[in-house]
Amino acid sequence: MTASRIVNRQCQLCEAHCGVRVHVDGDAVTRIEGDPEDVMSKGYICPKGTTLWDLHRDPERLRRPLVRVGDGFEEASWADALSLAGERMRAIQRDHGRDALGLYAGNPTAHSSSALAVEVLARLLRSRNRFSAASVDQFPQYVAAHEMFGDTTLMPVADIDRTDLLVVIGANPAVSNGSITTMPDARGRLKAIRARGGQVVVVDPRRTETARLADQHVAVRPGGDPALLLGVLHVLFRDGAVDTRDLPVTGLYEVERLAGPWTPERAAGASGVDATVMVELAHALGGAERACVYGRIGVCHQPTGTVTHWLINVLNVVTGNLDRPGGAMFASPPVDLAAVLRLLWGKSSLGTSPSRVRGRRDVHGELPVVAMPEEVLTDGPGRLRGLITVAGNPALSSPESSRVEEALRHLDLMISVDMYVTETTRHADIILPPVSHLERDDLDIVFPYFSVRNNLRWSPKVFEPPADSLTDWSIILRLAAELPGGAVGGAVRPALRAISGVVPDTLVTSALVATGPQGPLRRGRNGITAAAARRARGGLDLGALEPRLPGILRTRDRRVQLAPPTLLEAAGTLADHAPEDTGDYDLQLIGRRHLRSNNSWLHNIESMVKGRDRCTVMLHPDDAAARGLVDGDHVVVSSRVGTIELPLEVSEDMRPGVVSIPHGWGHDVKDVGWSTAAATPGVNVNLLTEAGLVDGLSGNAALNATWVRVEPVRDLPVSDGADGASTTSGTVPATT
Ligand SMILES: Nc1nc2c(c(=O)[nH]1)N[C@H]1C(S)=C(S)[C@@H](COP(=O)(O)OP(=O)(O)OC[C@H]3O[C@@H](n4cnc5c(=O)[nH]c(N)nc54)[C@H](O)[C@@H]3O)O[C@H]1N2
Ligand SMILES: Nc1nc2c(c(=O)[nH]1)N[C@H]1C(S)=C(S)[C@@H](COP(=O)(O)OP(=O)(O)OC[C@H]3O[C@@H](n4cnc5c(=O)[nH]c(N)nc54)[C@H](O)[C@@H]3O)O[C@H]1N2
Ligand code: SF4
Ligand SMILES: [Mo]
Repeated sequence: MTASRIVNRQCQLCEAHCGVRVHVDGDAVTRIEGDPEDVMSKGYICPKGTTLWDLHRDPERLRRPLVRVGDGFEEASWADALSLAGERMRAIQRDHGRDALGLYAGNPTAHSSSALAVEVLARLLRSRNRFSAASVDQFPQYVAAHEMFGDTTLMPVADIDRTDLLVVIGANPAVSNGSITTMPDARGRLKAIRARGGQVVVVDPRRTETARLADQHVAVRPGGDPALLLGVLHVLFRDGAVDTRDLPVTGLYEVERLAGPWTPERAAGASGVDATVMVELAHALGGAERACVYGRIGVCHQPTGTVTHWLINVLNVVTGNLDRPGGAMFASPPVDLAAVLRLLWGKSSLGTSPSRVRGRRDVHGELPVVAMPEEVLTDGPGRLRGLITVAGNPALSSPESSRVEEALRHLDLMISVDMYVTETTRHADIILPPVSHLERDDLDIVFPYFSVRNNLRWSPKVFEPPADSLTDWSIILRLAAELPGGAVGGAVRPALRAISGVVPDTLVTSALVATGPQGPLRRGRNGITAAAARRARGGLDLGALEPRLPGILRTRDRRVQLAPPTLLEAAGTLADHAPEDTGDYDLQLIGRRHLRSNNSWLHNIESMVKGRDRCTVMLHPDDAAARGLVDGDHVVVSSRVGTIELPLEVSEDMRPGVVSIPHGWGHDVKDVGWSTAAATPGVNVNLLTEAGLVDGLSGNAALNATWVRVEPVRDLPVSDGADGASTTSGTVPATT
């Protein structure tokens, strides 16, 4: 008879990190449910949480290293795969210099201690070609934080549980469950605002799932947010409603001057929002006891991403809502990530190591991923020839996928740390798969930095990992130990080899907690320890967020910089009218997320993809009618750089002139190793987005700034794109 047991841990598929109870019978999971005792999620989970067992037992999840042999892969031992990786990495750096070998870290690296290991790997790689998913994500928030608070990591979070007015700009937490604000059960938390008499306003070109829960939906024009925010600021200054309380700030006068000409009437043109809406929003923000403006990915993916996030922070400051309960706050995490990063990287910086080909600016040593293809495809000394990818799928997640594919094909060496043969890793020479989520112990030290309550949670493994397996932590440190790494490398290589073999990541993260701001080293017997988090059912609740200013500021004068010159200058060039369409391309493309999908990588799980096709293009009824299209039609969507074909979903939720397509789809390409995903309909929207469109100040991809056209299809066969990368399914536009 086999014993049944329940293991409480976190789901780490998205930033919410919900607590789950995993029911186990022998070596099988019989059920996964929300953990009511979890201090953050209190029993909530979304449908994705139940896939942890499906991922674990997916026969297509890799268990052994793969090494390329001819056109295919063969299994290899860890010793052979790692020593081959070492040999080839060293050869590239020896023959072509350090920058010839690069690194791309994907989104899931933030969800385990691989985040720390990746920092070590990058340090020993010593290459300026360091990329990650952050530059198709939060680079604008990094830059705004650096300019205003003195450190890229100082991104405020929304104190959603105590606010009276939440203004959500370019985020859909009812689906995403929050990001750079860890808020499991965002839907419940949003409802609670209204239940306690508060108000929720959503600014989004689509009436989203979040907008449906709100008191008011403001259907802004894509990219119209800075004008809208300036219009609101104008009213606050005009009405004398600005009150920064006792916050240490500089630059208030410059902000007032900037907002001066932006009357709501003028801002209406560029934002596509009525002047009265801006006036009302200003009155609501000025009048609320506790209010918070929260912006996220929708505005990061615009050429004005950094300007918008700066103006969001400014609005929180001038309404007295920065660093106060119910406003935009900074957590008090058990591990000060910023301090750890400063130890590894030195102080927060911008533009210290620009890119070779186009001189693109780095953000704390990391280049925007839009630079990756051009660094591979442009000849010259220092050309990028080898790439290590860790937990990333840039072939689907980066803009202008055809160029990304071309670059990946062009590499002399590619090493991927991933558990699937994906659209990206199919190009690798060596694939190194980590254990499954259920086979690892975790102590989350990243998301407490961005959580709506201070907390520390431990996740025990559910199953013993197989004897011949490695965690991400060990794999990445072993790769690092293979690098020459200069003088530093010489000194730390033996230690790294030892650590990666015998010291689990949780020992290191526990030590960081012990030596952290609330650990026993500083707080004595009352100090917080990993062991206490491990013992506590549901983890440690360390209380509501508390004011942190000015102590945590890293600006030179220890004040919040409201008017950094580069931002003022960029804001000075904002257009005061709506962008013109280009004739050929007359619709603006924006993104969309779904509760059952997580970026590109849960589509091999049957329960996540069954049912109706979710990779559709949404269009307003008037726009559909103008093109003679009806719901369910197959249509061709084209941009300046690509064409895809997919079903049309006619929806009143869309702002006219705007279309929405989700990302992370399009698995039907040659040689991928996830057959359920490959058999699921869906196309890659990033075949349409352009690498040339970026947020000027951060280099983040401006994925939502793409203009497209939507047409009916006529049935004519077309050839597949090179390498099967094209995701059109055999038809071409009716009109050309
Ligand atoms: N279910 C699910 N959850 C996820 C993920 C997932 O793929 N699926 N991904 C995770 C990741 S990596 C992240 S970063 C987070 C992201 O979390 P969110 O930031 O909440 O992301 P989205 O749901 O994409 O919401 C962005 C919103 O911006 C809107 N938008 C587009 N352009 C504009 C614009 O110009 N102005 C304004 N005001 N709005 C605009 C879009 O219509 C969309 O509703 O979600 C995380 N959680
Ligand atoms: N058009 C458009 N494009 C977008 C976005 C958008 O809104 N619109 N959103 C962007 C955003 S916010 C993000 S964050 C990026 C995401 O971009 P990426 O991080 O590049 O891609 P993911 O789809 O998250 O792929 C994650 C990969 O990691 C692997 N993986 C999962 N867990 C683990 C693990 O624990 N260890 C290891 N070693 N591997 C693991 C999976 O198999 C998968 O291959 O996409 C971006 N791209
Ligand atoms: S919201 Fe869903 S995917 Fe995200 S952590 Fe919670 S259960 Fe997992
Ligand atoms: Mo993301």
